[in-house]
Amino acid sequence: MAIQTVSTTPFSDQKPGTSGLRKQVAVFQKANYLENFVQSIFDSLDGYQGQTLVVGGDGRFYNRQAIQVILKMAAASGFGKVLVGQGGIFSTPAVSCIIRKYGAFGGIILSASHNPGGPDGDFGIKYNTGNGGPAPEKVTSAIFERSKVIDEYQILEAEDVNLDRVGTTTLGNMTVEVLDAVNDYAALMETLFDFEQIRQLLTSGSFNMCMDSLHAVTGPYAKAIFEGLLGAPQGTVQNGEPLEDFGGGHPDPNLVYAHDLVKVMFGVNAPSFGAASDGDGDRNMIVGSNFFVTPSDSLAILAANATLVPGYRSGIAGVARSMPTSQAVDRVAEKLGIDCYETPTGWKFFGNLLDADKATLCGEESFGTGSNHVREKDGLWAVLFWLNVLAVKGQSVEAIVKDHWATYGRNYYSRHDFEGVETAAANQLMDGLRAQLSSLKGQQLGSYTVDYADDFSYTDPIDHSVSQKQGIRIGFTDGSRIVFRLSGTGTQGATLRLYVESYESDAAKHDIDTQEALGELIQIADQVAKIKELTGFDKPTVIT
Ligand code: VG1
Ligand code: CO
Repeated sequence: MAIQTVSTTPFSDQKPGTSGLRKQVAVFQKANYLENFVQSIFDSLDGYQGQTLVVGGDGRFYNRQAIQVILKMAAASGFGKVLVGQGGIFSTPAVSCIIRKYGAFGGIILSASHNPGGPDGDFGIKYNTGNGGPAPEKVTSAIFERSKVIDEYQILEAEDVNLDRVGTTTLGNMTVEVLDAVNDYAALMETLFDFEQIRQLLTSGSFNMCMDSLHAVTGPYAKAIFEGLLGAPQGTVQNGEPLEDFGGGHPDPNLVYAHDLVKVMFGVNAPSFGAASDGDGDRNMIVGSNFFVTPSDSLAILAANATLVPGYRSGIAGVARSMPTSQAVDRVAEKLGIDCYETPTGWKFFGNLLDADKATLCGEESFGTGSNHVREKDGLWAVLFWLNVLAVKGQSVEAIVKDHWATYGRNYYSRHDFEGVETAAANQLMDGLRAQLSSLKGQQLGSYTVDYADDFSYTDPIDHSVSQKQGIRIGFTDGSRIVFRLSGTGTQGATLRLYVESYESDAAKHDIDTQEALGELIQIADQVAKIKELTGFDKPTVIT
């Protein structure tokens, strides 16, 4: 088998965003587009000769083709071995688990996560380092710089590898091992949670759950774990067959896109517990009977109850949340006497804190929760954590959340997304906000007084790298906040995200509708940023 060197010309748009490079499928199908990026990854790495690479994806359209290309390029570049998931499938947290378990050099994940899939949908590719986590900015910047000048790539001329049969084959001098996609991940979950106690809950007859995998990657994992290991009835996992186009849906676990689950959980005879996950299995939505748990509250509640769960019995070292995530977890950290870190959006910023054991649990408002068991957020882990807590406490989801609010106060929280805004208008809006920052401090806006206004900048406490312009924050003297940032995962136009939060300590005021409780702040946000005027949108496209 011969190694071919193919000359190529650079693409100027291969800058990784919040989580890897995401583009419409048609862009990835352009000649050499994928190859250029993969070679740029390899060219930015040092010392991988003879080492192991993990490869897998969420099963969306183009997954299999991309994996064949990556295998042949890895063989040509001198990797010793590739571990690939059966059928090309690995959830994002499973890749992280496999990298760590087998001491791999790194991994490549093929996914555009919550973005729709299919020939007209999106595709994505992301590199993870040897700790199992998303490559830090230093690495993604190096990849981007390389992609701007790349002029050739190497690929092995070979037959495609059979991805459907578990076992080992060779590709040139490289070994390819096809692994069962679920086993290693499920085994890790068994070390963290009390499966026996959860099994009792799920088979007690007085508790029932509904897991919606949205036709995305968690289907096989959820079936094996909930219906298999934990004995939940067949049918507990809905939409459990991964499809290349996710059945035409939007694999995003929120109240808008997980509509089937929402209908069940807010209907008559709603199950006790509902959950959904996204395209690549790293997000989770938690719902009780007629009761939605915000991801920010979920993080706080898991932190407060961590010692009820075997994997965290001895306590947590610290917590971390992304800047726009509500400050609910900060209050838990304060009470526990542990540190709480505030990072920019994107899981890559948690890696150093987890590696240094400064944070044990991490979370983002965007339905992402995780811990130091891997270096990615982990959807099914969060579901199992909730089940374990529910099994120990014997209360309903709603009762657990309301008790939490009664103890810590409630952080009312909502995110408003304006999707498909014209890029120029979105930039103008952000520039307009930046121009006001210095004059906002001390201003009275409605019944709120501005305490601070800035463009969030983060200095990593471990490697001291600085990340600037991570979102505009306007904080008020009573602890309320409004935050604005532009999405770094979209593929068309711009998406403006507005995050709004206020704090209420009085338990008598914990049952107000969220949009109502945040009404004045939402209005202030529109006035300050001129959202309606500049975007032309009179309301958000998605509210979570
Ligand atoms: C979004 C979320 C962010 C998350 C990222 C990747 O990014 O806001 O919290 O880490 O998606 O999640 P952005 O830049 O669009 O706001 V996933 O599940 O898409 O890998
Ligand atoms: Co995801």
